[in-house]
Amino acid sequence: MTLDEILKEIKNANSFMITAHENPDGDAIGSCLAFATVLKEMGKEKIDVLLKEYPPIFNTLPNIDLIKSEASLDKYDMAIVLDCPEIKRVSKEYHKYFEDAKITVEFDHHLKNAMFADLDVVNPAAPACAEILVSSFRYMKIEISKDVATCLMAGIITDTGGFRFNSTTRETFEFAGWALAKGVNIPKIYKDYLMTKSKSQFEAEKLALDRLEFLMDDKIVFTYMTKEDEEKLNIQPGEFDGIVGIGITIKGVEVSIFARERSDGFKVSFRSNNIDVADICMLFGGGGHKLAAGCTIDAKLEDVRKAVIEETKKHLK
Ligand SMILES: [Mn+2]
Repeated sequence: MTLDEILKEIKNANSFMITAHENPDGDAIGSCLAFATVLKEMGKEKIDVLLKEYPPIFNTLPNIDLIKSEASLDKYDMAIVLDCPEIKRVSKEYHKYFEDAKITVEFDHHLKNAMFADLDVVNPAAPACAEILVSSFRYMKIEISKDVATCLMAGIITDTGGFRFNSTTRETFEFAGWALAKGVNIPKIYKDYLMTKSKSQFEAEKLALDRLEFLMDDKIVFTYMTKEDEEKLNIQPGEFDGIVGIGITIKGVEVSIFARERSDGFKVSFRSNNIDVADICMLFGGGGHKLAAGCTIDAKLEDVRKAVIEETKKHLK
């Protein structure tokens, strides 16, 4: 089985690079740090977690100092990609280390995964990549320490919206119970990584909500943020992540859409209560999960707005 091979390769390898999708969220960062901590506890000396930028609220996670924006080696024995459905979603400057690694491994829970590594562990039914790591570590008989469990819980709590999404499984709660018994401070993880926001994040949400419009008998909500807004409010990486989720909490809303201007166009995020928004995003070259997906469209705001709303209307009919 794949996991037996991965364990064998981990034992043989000395240097590791670990990465995740660009603009990493709690699951991406928590999974990376959980894996890095496991390798550190195994006595591996060279471990680089390569992530360009990440939300500063995660700075209190164990072994956060293993995160580097630049590689410290030319070549790594093993490349591990987490919470990422295809290599193109990893920051471009890290592709070289993936290609040059002796062996590549991925663990992921996205719906349409490209199976891009030598060894792929993919389970779209898992609510978080971190939860796949829980069962994988257990299968490989790798001990889950309190630090590892803390990182994994951070991933699980953020990706399940605090056990709210219906992707949450019995295993999610079982692991939470196990982690609690191990001494992991779950209320603190919940508060620090899910419930706390900076003033600039609050201001960003306020502006986006003020602009939120209701369409198609209030079944669709749309809002946006421009580069100019971002600069004016001094918004930090990750501080937009909660906006799209607010619209979907309104009774009667089926799809919430948030478009955010970046250098390569508008990054459009979708949340749904029922229809498959990954399908919509795939039409625009993106993807994701059935109820949470995204894409990037290089066009003017008004054209982006029109295109995504028209497509969503078609899917809602
Ligand atoms: Mn995830």
